[in-house]
Amino acid sequence: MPIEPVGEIWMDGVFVPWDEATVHVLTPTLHYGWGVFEGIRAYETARGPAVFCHREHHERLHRSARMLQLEIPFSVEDLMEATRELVRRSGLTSCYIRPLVYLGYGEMGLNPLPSATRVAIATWPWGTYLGEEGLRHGVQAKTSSWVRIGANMIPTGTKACGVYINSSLAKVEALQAGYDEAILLNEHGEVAEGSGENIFVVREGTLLTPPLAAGVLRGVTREVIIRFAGDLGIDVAETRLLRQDLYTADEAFFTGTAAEVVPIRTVDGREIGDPGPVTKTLQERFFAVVKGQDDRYADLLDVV
Ligand code: PPE
Repeated sequence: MPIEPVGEIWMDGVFVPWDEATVHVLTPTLHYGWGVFEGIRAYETARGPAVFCHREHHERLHRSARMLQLEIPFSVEDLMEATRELVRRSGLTSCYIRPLVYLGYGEMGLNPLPSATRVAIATWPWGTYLGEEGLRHGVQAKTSSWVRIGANMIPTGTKACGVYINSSLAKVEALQAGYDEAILLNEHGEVAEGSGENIFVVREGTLLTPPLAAGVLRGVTREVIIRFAGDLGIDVAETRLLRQDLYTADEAFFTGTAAEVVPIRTVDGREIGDPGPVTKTLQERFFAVVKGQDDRYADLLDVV
């Protein structure tokens, strides 16, 4: 998905013109992947652009940074205000927002601790992640031959840059085999998540999703969907899922900031089918909420 350039990028407290937002090729994060990032979306609402689950994303960024001993010299509030200002200055009504915390140029080697911590926040328009067709009718997923990294390999609850080699290997494998998205199993053969999404399954009316201990990212969208399900009176359980649970699911879907809520139509060529009632209900609620059309969830939106 090519990026469309937008006016400015926030870097360490200042707004820099898009084309000048560069780093030195010897920036250690480029070499070793020691950095953390976030993915956030702002949506068009009647009250103007609003950032969805704004605080939660910046809090997770801070938690990820803490895990890697990266000291962000900006508070959650500072980064939220920078993000609001960035979106305002972009003139975009809806956009994707990418905060990145990385090691500054100067030091080299496997010890990241002497390096300075740098922070950037960029925004650009990012359309439907898994396609309009996928959003409406469901995507074709493939269980990956790549195993989701374990929590004692790289902390799985951390949105660390280097983790995404694991995700990209799975994504590329799925695309090259003609599928839309990958589902990674963990070291124990349990279902973990998509390459950039959490996964849910519906079985006999109950919504099931792997627990965090399965090695999944604590997705912000995942938590919101669990809240919606509770409010809708749908039973939810965090439970270990096996590959066979995917093949025999009544419904299945992915959730993520970029992906939003996307039905899964097939897994490894096995039919789950058209998006079912639970998936559709949760997807409808999600889009109503992000667009500010449901006052009960106004707390989830931060109007810029
Ligand atoms: N698991 C992974 C591995 C993941 O990367 C994401 C987000 C999620 C689950 C869902 O988390 P949340 O966005 O908080 O609901 N993936 C981000 C990066 C996607 C990309 O292509 O880059 C995102 O959706 O922004």
